[in-house]
Amino acid sequence: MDNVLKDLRRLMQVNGQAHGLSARWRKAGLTACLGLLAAGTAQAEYGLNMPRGVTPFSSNVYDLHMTILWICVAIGVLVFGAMFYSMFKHRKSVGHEPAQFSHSTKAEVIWTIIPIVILVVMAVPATKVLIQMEQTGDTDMTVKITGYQWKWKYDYIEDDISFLSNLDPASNAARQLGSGIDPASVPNYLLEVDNAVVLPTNTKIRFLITAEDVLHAWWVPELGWKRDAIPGKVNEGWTYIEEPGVYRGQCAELCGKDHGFMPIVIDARSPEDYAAWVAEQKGEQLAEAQQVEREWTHAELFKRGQGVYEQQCAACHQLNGEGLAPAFPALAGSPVATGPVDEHLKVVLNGRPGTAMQAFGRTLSETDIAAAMTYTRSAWGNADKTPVQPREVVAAKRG
Ligand code: HEC
Ligand SMILES: [Cu+2]
Repeated sequence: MDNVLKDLRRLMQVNGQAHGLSARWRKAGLTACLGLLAAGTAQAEYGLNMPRGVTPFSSNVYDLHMTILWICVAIGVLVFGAMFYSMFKHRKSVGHEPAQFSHSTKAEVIWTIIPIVILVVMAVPATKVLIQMEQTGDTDMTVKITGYQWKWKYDYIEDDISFLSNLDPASNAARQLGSGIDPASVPNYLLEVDNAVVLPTNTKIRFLITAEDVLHAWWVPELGWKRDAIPGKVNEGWTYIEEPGVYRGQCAELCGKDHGFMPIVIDARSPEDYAAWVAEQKGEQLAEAQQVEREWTHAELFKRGQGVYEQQCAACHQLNGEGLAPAFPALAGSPVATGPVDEHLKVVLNGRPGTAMQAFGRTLSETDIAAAMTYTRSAWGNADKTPVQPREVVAAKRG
């Protein structure tokens, strides 16, 4: 043992000198190594490992992950241990001669069979978890999730509720270039939304995941899975949340310039609280429906439209209406936004297929569309002060 240590020390010195390292730097290297080791013990605090999550399924995923990790650690220790032991034990300085054989059928059979056995042993629990992941049957409710550049839409199929979920205004303001706002002062910076997905606990929930423009991926680590959101295809997932709480995630597929700004927030509540939330949403829907038919003033629509514009349109057309050349046209002075209402409505309702301009007729309420249009037609020097009434949007939608 003493000999080995002496050799090691000599090796380090030689190495250090060969690379022109001073003793100080060698010491710094050693300190860094020790630091890394210490960090290993503190890994739970830094969240380096995957979370155990809040569903029975995520717990299984976590256990599978740990099992495989420890198998790999054991293999690593055995293989590298044998390697280092052989290298030191049979080193030249103690007079070992290299063996001369070049082929051993016995060794080859052993090192083929053992890994096969290990792989099969690992495949059994992995397959169990994969099968469980696909069991999207006998669920109690379904939520359809649609990815857009750059927000999520949630449709509660049974309860007939639907809404968009955008980056919250505080994060959005802080992230603007030169905003002067310290992101550290914004709670849950870039991980907060305006409308969280409210879900009941102790309920098997099915998700249908898709996208309307480009690839996105819906990912909440605490649920233990992520799913691609693909235009023209519907992927399935399911969950059963046991703990009420707020769980945060992000889009996990590079989807364009604001990919980092479309977080996901789940607000899991007890079934009773969830029912209360559904009733509240229904009440709001009803109030909104009654508002559609009435005559709105320009000031009302302008104010509401500014909010809609900042949340839904400014990512591309910018807060000042100047757009971002060459991809995103200016709305200030745009022939469409200052031209006939019919044409303008068509663009906003149906989008421009094949471009990033979405069909907002499918995601925004009639009142929000009327408000955003009224705002764009009279902001930044655009001069049309005649409000676009929500009922005009209803009529245009009917064709
Ligand atoms: C994801 C990016 C994006 C968002 C968000 C977006 N647009 Fe657009 N918009 C575009 C693009 C790109 C075009 C140009 C399409 C083309 O090339 O024909 C466009 C074109 C337009 C035009 C026609 C402008 C012209 O002069 O041709 C109008 C009007 C418009 N958008 C209104 C809106 C409104 C209102 C909203 C919010 C409710 C909005 N857009 C949100 C990307 C976006
Ligand atoms: Cu995305």
